[in-house]
Amino acid sequence: MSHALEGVRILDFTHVQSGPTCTQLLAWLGADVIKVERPGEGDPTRGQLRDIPDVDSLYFTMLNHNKRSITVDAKKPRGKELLERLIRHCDVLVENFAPGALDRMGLTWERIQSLNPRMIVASVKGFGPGPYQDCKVYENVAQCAGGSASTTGFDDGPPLVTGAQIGDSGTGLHLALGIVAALYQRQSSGRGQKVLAAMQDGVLNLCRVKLRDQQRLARTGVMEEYPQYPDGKFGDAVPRAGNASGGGQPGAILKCKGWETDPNAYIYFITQAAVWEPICRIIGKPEWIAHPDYATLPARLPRLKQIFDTIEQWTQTKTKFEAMEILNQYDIPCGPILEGAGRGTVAARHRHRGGSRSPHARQVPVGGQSDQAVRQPERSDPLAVARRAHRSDPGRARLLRGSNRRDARRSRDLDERCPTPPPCSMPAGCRPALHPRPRTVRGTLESNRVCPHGCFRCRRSSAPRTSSPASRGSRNCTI
Ligand code: CAO
Repeated sequence: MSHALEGVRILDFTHVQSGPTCTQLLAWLGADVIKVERPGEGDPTRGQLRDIPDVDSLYFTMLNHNKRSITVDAKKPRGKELLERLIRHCDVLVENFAPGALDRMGLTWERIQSLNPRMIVASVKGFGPGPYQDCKVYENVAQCAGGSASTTGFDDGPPLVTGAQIGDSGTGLHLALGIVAALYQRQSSGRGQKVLAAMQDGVLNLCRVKLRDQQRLARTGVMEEYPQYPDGKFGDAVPRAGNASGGGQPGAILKCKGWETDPNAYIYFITQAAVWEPICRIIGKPEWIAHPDYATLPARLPRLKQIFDTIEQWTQTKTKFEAMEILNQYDIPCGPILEGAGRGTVAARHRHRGGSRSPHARQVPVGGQSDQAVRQPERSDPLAVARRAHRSDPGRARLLRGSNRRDARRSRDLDERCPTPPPCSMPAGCRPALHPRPRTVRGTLESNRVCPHGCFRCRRSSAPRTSSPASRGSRNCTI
């Protein structure tokens, strides 16, 4: 099956994380991404935080695989000429320079439109129009300015930033969606357009439940599911709610067996109203099922601390996985605290090489493959055109095809290879179409993972199987 964005050409002027995330997503969807880097320096992340000497950092390769690279000095006449040639041939220009940098290169919206009226010009900036529009921004600045830090952490501590890259990668996701919409609209309008994703706005959008709470607070002066209720005080702004659930179903992070020595021996436990009865039975409080102080959600809200303390006495007698196993039997929503590195969500993939299994988070499959890093340019390929134009002057436009091959090699080393025999001969993975879609088997701790290149790593699962028509006659691929 062809890729959704096959035939779309992206001129990728991005660096660091926010913009590269966007163009990486487009590449996964099949777009041809040509990354333009500054001669002699390249994307700063190539050299940052390296773990292998003289090899592009993982930070760079994890955000830029599946792209092609070229170095061009955009401020020299020959470089400008080359870029204008690429602009004529491409569909989308994506950039995340500091405000004004693209204009200073001479690539104003007007100039780009005169070269290619169908060109979509997509930008990440720190702030949208307003007093801060000229400011440079990195991840944590966006988290602070976007309302995340003020609502993260505990009431008696300072604002906190989260480990999730909601400012960078979150904004890249927003921009990618804007680009896809602009490409769709271009089919009827025949024209390109500007697309802007501001990091502050992206974070704000991801903090939408806190915006909801701000309005509720302004109207009612109190939020009963927050830990400040009923004994603490509410001010004008949404307070930091620790690990409270943030939704209509109260939740908390509770200690499990081993918490004294294992910093992640915890479980997230949600006291969903629909399963209140089994919760009471499991924790040894059957009398709470019908007791007027506990039987309904409104009655429980002023007693949440006492309720979660009691549940925690039970969770401390179980490991987080034992607790999961028991709670899942009764459809009680819960989740173990898994490390992003080490034994958790990311490294579990590497451990699976050895065949051991542990619970880990599900990933959303992305329908693209990483064949582009090894694809040979065609005659009409803009990069090939540019290369031909510069054959007489190789010093000015050094193509980094070699470095992309290194990236591809490195990516292959870092991802498990699909063990399926040919025709699965793709260097970075197999064709997902050859394998059934990953499924989570309800009631077990099994989940499924997909490699970030779109390659399914398949292992036969010992978990119970369903016999849905979709799964019959095919291997149960669980990784
Ligand atoms: N040829 C010639 N010049 C080039 C070039 C090329 N191929 N690529 C970059 N440059 C130049 C730019 O034109 C700019 O020069 P001037 O300022 O003199 O016009 C210069 O390199 C630096 O670019 P920059 O200002 O974008 O980079 P920086 O390191 O100073 O700032 C960042 C980095 C991320 C703070 C800034 O780009 C920014 O705020 N971007 C928007 C928000 C964003 O995406 N932030 C997320 C980053 S990930 O955490």
